[in-house]
Amino acid sequence: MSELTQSPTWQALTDHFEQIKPLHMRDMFDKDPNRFEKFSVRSSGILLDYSKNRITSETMTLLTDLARSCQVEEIRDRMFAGAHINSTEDRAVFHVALRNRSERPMMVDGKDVMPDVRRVLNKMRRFSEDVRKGHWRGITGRHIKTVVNIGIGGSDLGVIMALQSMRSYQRDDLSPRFISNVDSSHLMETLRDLDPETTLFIVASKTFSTQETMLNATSARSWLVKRLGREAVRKHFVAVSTNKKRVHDFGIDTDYMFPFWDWVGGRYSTWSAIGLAIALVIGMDKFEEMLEGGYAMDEHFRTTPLENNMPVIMALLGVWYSNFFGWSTHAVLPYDQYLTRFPQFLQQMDMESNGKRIDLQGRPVDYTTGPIIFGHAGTNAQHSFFQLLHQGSWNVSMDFIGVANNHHPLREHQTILLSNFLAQTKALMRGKTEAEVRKELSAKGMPPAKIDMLAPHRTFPGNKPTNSLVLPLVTPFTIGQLIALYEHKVFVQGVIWNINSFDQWGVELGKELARDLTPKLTGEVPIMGEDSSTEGLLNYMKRLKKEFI
Ligand code: G6Q
Repeated sequence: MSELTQSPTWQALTDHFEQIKPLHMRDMFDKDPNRFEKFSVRSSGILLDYSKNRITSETMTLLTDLARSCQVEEIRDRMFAGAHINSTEDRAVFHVALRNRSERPMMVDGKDVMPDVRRVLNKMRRFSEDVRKGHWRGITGRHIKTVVNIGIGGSDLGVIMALQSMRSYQRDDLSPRFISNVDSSHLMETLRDLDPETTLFIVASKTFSTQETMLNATSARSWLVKRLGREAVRKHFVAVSTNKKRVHDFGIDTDYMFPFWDWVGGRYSTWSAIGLAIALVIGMDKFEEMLEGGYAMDEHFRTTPLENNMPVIMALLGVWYSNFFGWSTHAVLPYDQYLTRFPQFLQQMDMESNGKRIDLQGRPVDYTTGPIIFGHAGTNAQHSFFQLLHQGSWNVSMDFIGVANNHHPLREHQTILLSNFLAQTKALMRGKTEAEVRKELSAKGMPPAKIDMLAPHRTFPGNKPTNSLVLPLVTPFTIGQLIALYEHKVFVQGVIWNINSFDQWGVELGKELARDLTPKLTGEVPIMGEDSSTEGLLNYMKRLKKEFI
């Protein structure tokens, strides 16, 4: 057994779980009218109501003890102090420096990184303002109307999510597009109706060596050169990367390379120059408001006692369901159309960070780690997978994200949206007993035999836990808060599970494997040494490819 599962706090939680297991939240709410007051916290305008969870005050005390015994506070402070907590890559984990809005120095390896951070922010400001004001123009003198971000994974998902969330801040004459998949359909469909004279490409890649991004960038460059000539590249291509040499070799003027640093992990890089598309499309002031939101959450996380610390509470509840109830899945359900991409963004942030089975000492863990994350915007999701959440045989813990106000003045829509949000979390908590179903059906005059037949199907067990996060409005500031909230939640869970949340060897493996198979598919090298399935598939695909080309 590991130190974690043997620890007295873990053992105490295991015992406590037996007491909590039979309790129903419906009864807990009936007995205690102060549950909401007891189990809700606020941070700079965001509310977390976690009262609809299968917890008592004792549960929270024990979970907080667990966090303390796992040194969450100490390791959090080490992250903010620039320590190399990404041990397998021997790097600091310092995305918090990117949104440090104070005068505090942020030290890594004895150097304050803030002057560099501010220099790049100023460069982003100058460039984005030039483009937005029309001082930077395409090679033929026309204004830029479309910004195409070419990147994948951490160099794509956060930027798409943020821009989708902040779409209401977008001007009509400057819009973003994204190319990530190496499938040429993505490139071709994105470029299909674009005018090269008014298009600006951002090649966004930390390493500037990711196969998909480099091929997409090369094909996009050919598309441009074919239409406007080689000279056009310097007016229509900029880069975001940590690798100056590769940017230069690709043919992009390094004066228009926006750098960041190895202490920024890909999935934590939206705050860095990777967010250049955000600055271009909604303006640098709005980008900096997003940084302010991230900073506000950092300060909350850094300074609030664990008992009232929003990311810590969310992390501990996740541990409670994953490790003690044994549930493997967590759903994130935003009730705001602008946040539709948020669950997908979180999938990477959480599953790539905590999808690990080896602890920091190199041993396999004997407990479950990061859950499977999925989700979609309500109310649409209510008409698809919510059935399983209410009545399925799997249990899923859930975050509902509600937004009090809307950018659009159709109040009736907002009222119905919020009613659905409230109704779902209430129904998931309370359920509907068989007695209630019978009473309801007989009040409608249904014959007893039919009631007998229908009652079990129309009964809802309830006791399904939900967190309710409530934002005042989707703004750059609240988006910043929300992203940082989940980043810190994932961090705290990684600390408790004693894993490295900041490497991604599984992703690296994918990058290597495809490289080896490419020449076998093109026929440059013979198909040898593969297992029979891979060999069979290779041969079959090669045959089909020939037939269809
Ligand atoms: C993120 C991952 C991964 C990465 C992409 C793109 O944390 O490491 O999703 O962001 O593989 O990498 P580049 O930015 O180097 O192209």
